[in-house]
Amino acid sequence: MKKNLLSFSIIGDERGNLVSLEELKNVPFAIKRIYYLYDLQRNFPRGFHAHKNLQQVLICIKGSCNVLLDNGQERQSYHLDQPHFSLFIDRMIWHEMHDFSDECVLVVIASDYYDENDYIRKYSDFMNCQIQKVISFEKEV
Ligand code: T46
Repeated sequence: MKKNLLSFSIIGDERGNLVSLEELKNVPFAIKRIYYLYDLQRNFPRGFHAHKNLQQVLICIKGSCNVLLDNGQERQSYHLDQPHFSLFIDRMIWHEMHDFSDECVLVVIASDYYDENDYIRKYSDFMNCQIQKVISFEKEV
């Protein structure tokens, strides 16, 4: 799986730290939406879907959680626990968020507005799309 962890520069001094996010600079797409998840429960994982077109950057600005990414061929788990690290989730990547710590706050930067039609919420549908992609690629070659 390609490199998904992004590291942001920390602008720090004796007053504390500041991290700045800028579209098409340290965020790899134009930003259309920002949302955040909080009051999360350790035993209630979230996600369990892929997006057809949406790209996202996840930043755990407080606490920690684990994020599983699955491209249909490989699965990789990431532990997010630092506000200057983020996880890039490309389109057509199945993702799940697990093991939220107390007071975990997850900020998500998204490349588009909310659209339920962009979601693939069944794993079998996601795998079928990935298989179709491989078949059409093999036909072209
Ligand atoms: C994702 C992960 C990281 C809205 O109305 N507007 C929004 O911008 C979002 C993100 C969600 N919603 C609605 C849709 C559902 O009725 O809020 C409800 C909860 O959404 P969902 O169950 O999809 O939440 P998560 O935490 O499983 O997933 C969310 C995002 O939906 C998703 O895009 O990638 O966080």
